[in-house]
Amino acid sequence: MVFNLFKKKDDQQDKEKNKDTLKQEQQATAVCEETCIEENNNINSESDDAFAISVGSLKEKVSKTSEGIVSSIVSFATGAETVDDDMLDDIEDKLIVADIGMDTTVEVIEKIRDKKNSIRPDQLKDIFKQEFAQILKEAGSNKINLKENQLNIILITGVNGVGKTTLIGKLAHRYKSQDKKIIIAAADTFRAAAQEQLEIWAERAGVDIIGKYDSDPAAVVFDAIQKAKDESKDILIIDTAGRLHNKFNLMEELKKIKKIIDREAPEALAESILVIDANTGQNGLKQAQVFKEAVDLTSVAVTKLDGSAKGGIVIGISKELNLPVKLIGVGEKINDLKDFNAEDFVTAVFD
Ligand SMILES: Nc1nc2c(ncn2[C@@H]2O[C@H](COP(=O)(O)OP(=O)(O)OP(=O)(O)O)[C@@H](O)[C@H]2O)c(=O)[nH]1
Ligand SMILES: [Mg+2]
Repeated sequence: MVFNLFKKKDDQQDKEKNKDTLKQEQQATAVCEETCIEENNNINSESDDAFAISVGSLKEKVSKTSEGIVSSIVSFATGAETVDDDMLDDIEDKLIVADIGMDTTVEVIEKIRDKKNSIRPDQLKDIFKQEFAQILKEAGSNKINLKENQLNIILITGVNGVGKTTLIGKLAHRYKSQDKKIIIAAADTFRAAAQEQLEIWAERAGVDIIGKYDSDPAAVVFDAIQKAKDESKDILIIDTAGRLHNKFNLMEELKKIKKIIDREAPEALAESILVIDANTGQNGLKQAQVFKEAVDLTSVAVTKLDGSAKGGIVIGISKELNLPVKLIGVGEKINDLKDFNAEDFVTAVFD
């Protein structure tokens, strides 16, 4: 009873939030109709380029991350005649603050410490750049894995508020503009507002959606797979809950969803993507470990990279989870989901 009361209140608040968000978006659209004609034209006439981000724009988005990582390396190195242990200790502290990850930072610093007598301080920036580029490369290809002429399932997971639903809306829009047949499964069935939010995105992207509030998430996924097969869809994107009310265990629910996919469409799971908010820092790494075990992650999407000073997490995730980052969220608009390009990322951060 008490549980239901809380649940109702929670849902009501979510609904109000959705209404507010929708209203704000409608207002923004009205303003946009007058001022963003060019931008809207881009939305309607997308080529693959709409999903790429130029190094210049990326540089702008990761400027705070760049400041945290590169400025510290440069400032400690400037004016120094040799690379010494104190300098490397100071840089180490800054890299940890930039959320590159403790293990990754220590490993890179120790590697550089071993050769400190044979390098000059002014070479440090480039050496770090190469080390980080290597880490990103070793994590695997950054390209989303999609096969032609078959169903591709993309499972999206992550803790609450990281940007899963927004990312799904943006992805659906992307693939729709490439003439793919798409269906979204609203498997976050625990909040009515979650379903509504996804419906808004599905409508905006012009794609099908299946799901029912308060039903079993794994059953929604089962129905979605059948429908996707019956209607020869190219892509099924599955939204999941980020938090559950106490009596449910999120990881158990996610494992059930994964089991249904493995049973009903064993060849179809194209990507199991964990969404991480760039601002979550080290918590993001811990979350990722848990999800990796539950749903067999294949890659990571880092959202809210715009304005975050903690974008170093991109490097930490690649190294410590051995998972490639494939997508980055750089804003709240429909076109603000970009393909991650490791080389461009290090260039944007370092140059
Ligand atoms: N600045 C910025 N905001 C983002 C980005 N991606 C998502 N957001 C915002 O983050 C907030 C949460 O996004 P949702 O998509 O609802 O997150 P979610 O993971 O589905 O949340 P739950 O369903 O509660 O688990 C929204 O206000 C989004 O507009 C991004 O790349 N940049
Ligand atoms: Mg959501």
